[in-house]
Amino acid sequence: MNIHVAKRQRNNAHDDVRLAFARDVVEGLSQQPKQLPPKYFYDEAGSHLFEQITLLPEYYPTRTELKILRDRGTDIASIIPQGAALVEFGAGATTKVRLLLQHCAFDAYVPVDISGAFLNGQADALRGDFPNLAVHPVVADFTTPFTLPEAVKDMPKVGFFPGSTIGNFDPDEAIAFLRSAREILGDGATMIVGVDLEKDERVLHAAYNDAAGITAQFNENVLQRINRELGGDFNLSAFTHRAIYSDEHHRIEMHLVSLEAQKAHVCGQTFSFHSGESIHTESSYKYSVERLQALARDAGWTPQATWTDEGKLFSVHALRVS
Ligand code: AVJ
Repeated sequence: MNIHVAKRQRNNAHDDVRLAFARDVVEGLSQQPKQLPPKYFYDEAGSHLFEQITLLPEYYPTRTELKILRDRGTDIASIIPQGAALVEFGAGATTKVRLLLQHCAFDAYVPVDISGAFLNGQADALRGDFPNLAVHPVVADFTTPFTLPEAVKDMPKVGFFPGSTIGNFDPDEAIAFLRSAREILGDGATMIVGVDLEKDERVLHAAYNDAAGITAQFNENVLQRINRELGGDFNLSAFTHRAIYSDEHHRIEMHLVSLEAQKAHVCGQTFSFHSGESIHTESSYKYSVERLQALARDAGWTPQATWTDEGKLFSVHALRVS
């Protein structure tokens, strides 16, 4: 393919993403209460802020999950078939998957992510470090059905969905995702899922209201992104970050709260805010081990093993197709 065709295809892909962003922003801000999908946090600035969040003293999930994967690597390996293909849904940093690859005898690794450039960089690094591993990246939105590469068709499949990303879904969406993963991975599959646990509200509150204000910046970045990419005119200093725990829904909710009556414009539309009105930007559901297992059963999986840290902050679940 010549350079012009490559460039045109890249621009088209870029335009598609921008169009979907514009549509989701207008749709979300037209609702009552106003909302925005959390997936738009992760542009370059947002991904960098999230990396910083994972290092905060108050933000326990990432380091706790890594500790569980490290400490329980042998246990996890013992329930995984030889020569399997590891399919990661939404492949970000490779830190977690490396822990699995070190402990378990996988023949292939299939990272699935919407960002192709990022995927290929990570894939090359892994090929260098695990020369016997066949790496087959798939560029796809992992929340919609996709086809696995031909090369892994006959291998046993192990799905991997770490980071409590499942917590961003409402429970019915989480069931739909697990059902779809079951369809994609097929009969006999195993699934390893990282899930944040319910705990003392004060611990949750601190994790999403860090003293350094990084989570606030992460939240506000979505408005900056609307201004940058869609030509919006949101006044950043007139919105404030709020994260609250809802006992009723077992979830942390992140909001951007308008500090005054104001209007913002984006994509030719005007959105009015009254003072104190919020945009719901993220839900981060917390599960008990039992509620997560019940949800997995509803989606056609049988809970096989669950590992937690000593402080019962985070859980890693092995599920098997029932
Ligand atoms: C990546 C969705 C698991 O919910 O804890 C971190 C995102 N939001 N701080 C989470 C997030 C605010 C994170 N997940």
